[in-house]
Amino acid sequence: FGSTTFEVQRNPSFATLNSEDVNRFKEMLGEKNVIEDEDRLATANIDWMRKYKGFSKLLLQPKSTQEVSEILKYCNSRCLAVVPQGGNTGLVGGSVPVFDEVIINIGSMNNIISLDKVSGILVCEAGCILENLDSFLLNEGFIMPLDLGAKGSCQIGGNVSTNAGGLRYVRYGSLHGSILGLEVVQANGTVLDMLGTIRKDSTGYDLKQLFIGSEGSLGIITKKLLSESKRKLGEVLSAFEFLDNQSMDMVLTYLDGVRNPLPPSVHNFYVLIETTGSNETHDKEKLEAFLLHSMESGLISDGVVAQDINQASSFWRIREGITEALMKAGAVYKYDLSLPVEKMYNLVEKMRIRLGQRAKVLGYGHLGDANLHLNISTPEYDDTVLAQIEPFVYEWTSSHRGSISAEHGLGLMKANKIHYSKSPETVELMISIKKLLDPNRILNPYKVLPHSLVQE
Ligand code: FAD
Ligand code: 2HG
Ligand code: ZN
Repeated sequence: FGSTTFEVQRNPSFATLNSEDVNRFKEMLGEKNVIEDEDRLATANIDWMRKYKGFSKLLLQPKSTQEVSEILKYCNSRCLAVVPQGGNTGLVGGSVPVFDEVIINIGSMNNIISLDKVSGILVCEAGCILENLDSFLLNEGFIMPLDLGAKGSCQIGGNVSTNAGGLRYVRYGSLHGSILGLEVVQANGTVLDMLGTIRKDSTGYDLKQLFIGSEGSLGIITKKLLSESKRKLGEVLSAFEFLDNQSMDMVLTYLDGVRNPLPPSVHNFYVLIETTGSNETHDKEKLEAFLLHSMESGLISDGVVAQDINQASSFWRIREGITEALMKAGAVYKYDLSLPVEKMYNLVEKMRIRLGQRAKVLGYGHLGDANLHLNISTPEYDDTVLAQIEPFVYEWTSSHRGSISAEHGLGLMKANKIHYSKSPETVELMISIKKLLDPNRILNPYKVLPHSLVQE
């Protein structure tokens, strides 16, 4: 599938699903939440990019923490491997099975439990779709501290598990800061209640942080995720994104109804700046003055300010649509890198030289966070192209002390690459933690950490 081959063998200590297992799950969850239907399974076995494909025979849809706990307790006792799945929009092959792991989809756990309007603290289940949370909060005069192109499908549990960054990171920072508590089910079914609605707490280790960004390899995030939404006040800048000319071309070519708001002359780069202040008129004046000043000083050659919300969304469509346009263009090799901002684009240029006419090399991302999305587009997957890209991209990133995954996680794609960004001692400690929390290694196997080391 795709062209990337992964040298992992199915862990022989895992059991194979049998009809007795299926019956047990039906007793636990009810028949309709135990899915064996081939079409439904086909969708759940393939990732958003259609690059990673598993062969699971079973999809479970728990409705409560208790059910997740019962499932895991049973799977652990049988040594049946599982893969937690949210909206299945992840970009590193983390959300789909590699072999026949049982898929546990949290989407039916989608209740908003409470919003404290004084503190701005939201409590909700892990299967809530990000866009639904955002609309709910907007109605109440709040904003989610997280926004991303996949908001219509991705779930907050998936966002937390990948430590998603997204478009508002520059303003609100990492989920490590905005999540106040989590409820997690461990591999053996134990429910860890790490929910606390207090802001300050220095009692012992902050264990919830372990699960943020753990990509489903240490536990399943369930009910009552606590996230802190912020009032739309404070500093004005809320997003600072960039795309290069090649990214703009890609969107204009492959997405219907998108147009460049600037006159057609060749610009090498575009930035998209969003402000969200407390006073709209004041905000607009500030932005217009900034634009004028930047043009006069030669910093930018042209620019346009959205006149209304519809025009603003049409600008966002360009930036958010790049991933979708790339999918339509053919095969894509994706890299999600943190790099010193002044070196960020050097890598894109170096890749263009390495690949010549064989590929389109796009650079875009979250400029305000020094997070580059390097995407390489080819008509189809080609191992000779891949050999020109890897390990070069990882080595270059490592030599600049960058991160090989700024916000998408490691998944299956980069499980064996972690050492480019983490020291051997750190990887060793991570493996010890994984073994402690999941002794049978049933949670999301082959992902995040090098499989051979986890198996030792
Ligand atoms: P999935 O894809 O289903 O799962 C992702 C990982 O989390 C898997 O390892 C899975 O096993 C695990 N997981 C899911 N739910 C749970 C749970 N309840 N408990 C434990 N583990 C769980 N990412 C960014 O950071 N910034 C962006 O701007 C951004 N934009 C995107 C735009 C598009 C168009 C797309 C397709 C993706 C984008 N992403 C972005 C990738 C991002 O990782 C996901 O969109 C999102 O965070 C994943 O949520 P999900 O519910 O789809 O999780
Ligand atoms: C974005 O910022 C997402 O648009 C997706 O993180 C990036 O597709 C990508 O490489
Ligand atoms: Zn991104």
